[in-house]
Amino acid sequence: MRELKGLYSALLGAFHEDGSINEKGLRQIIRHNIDHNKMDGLYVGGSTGENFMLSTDEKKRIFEIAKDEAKNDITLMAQVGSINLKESVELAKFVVDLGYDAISAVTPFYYKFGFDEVRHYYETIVADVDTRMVIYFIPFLTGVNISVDQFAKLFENKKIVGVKFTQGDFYLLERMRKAFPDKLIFAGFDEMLLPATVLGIDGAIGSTYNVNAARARQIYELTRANKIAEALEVQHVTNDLITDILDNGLYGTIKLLLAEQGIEAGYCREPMKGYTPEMRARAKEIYKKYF
Ligand code: SI3
Repeated sequence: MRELKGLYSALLGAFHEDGSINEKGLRQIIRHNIDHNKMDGLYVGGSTGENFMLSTDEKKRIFEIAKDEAKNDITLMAQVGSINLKESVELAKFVVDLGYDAISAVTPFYYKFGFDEVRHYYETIVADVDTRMVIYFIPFLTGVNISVDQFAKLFENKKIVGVKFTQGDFYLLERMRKAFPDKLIFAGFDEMLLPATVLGIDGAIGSTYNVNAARARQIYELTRANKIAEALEVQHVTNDLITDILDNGLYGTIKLLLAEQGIEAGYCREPMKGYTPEMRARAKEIYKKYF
């Protein structure tokens, strides 16, 4: 079984201006993450992949393209979560058949699901597949909070091996690390990679790693080697970059930065907005400043 620890790019979606999948661009982003960024893994179908705006067939096609392009060059984790539980089950089977190394699922969102419903959701997704599940915990977007005691209940299922922790609450992260030394914890906020690494994460999954992989690797390795002052210098530059990216529009700006490197990362999917001339110009400035 393949090791899941390490640094993952959350794979961007690549779309044509009409919203259809840009397969050529998607393949270029995947190769860039493998050959140039030297990532340990790809997180396919997450927030960064604009997944929640796609049809089931489109999600499947992206899972297929990623596996076909990456082959076994990199660890592949597929985000299959959806508030359509039947779709999640179908996607989980689909990616396991494709040979993905692990699955992940966002907590069910929009309706205020109780913990028993959240638990049922995860139990149902993993029931008929032989794979490892990483819970995608992102309360600032889903509104779903899970306590340490509730995580303990979810982790009773041995197929549930970890959590992608997109949360700025370091007290909770420390409690999780202490309570679950054998579970995998992936940091989800790129701007907090250093402190999360100090607390003993097993890896990280992020959108900005598509363009900022070298600095992320430095932060991760320097912190693990206890060279905190050096790591902090790199985190400072990284956070200046992330602040500029967030100000200009997160996924669109990352795509425009990739375009500066000759990668056809394309457009975002509606209702995300298209590129204005100002946004394009600002992305060029950001590229010159940091790369
Ligand atoms: O699911 C995913 O695509 C992710 O891994 C998301 C990841 O946690 C990112 N979060 C979101 C909402 O995009 C972060 O990488 C985030 O973009 C970054 O830290 C900037 O805030």
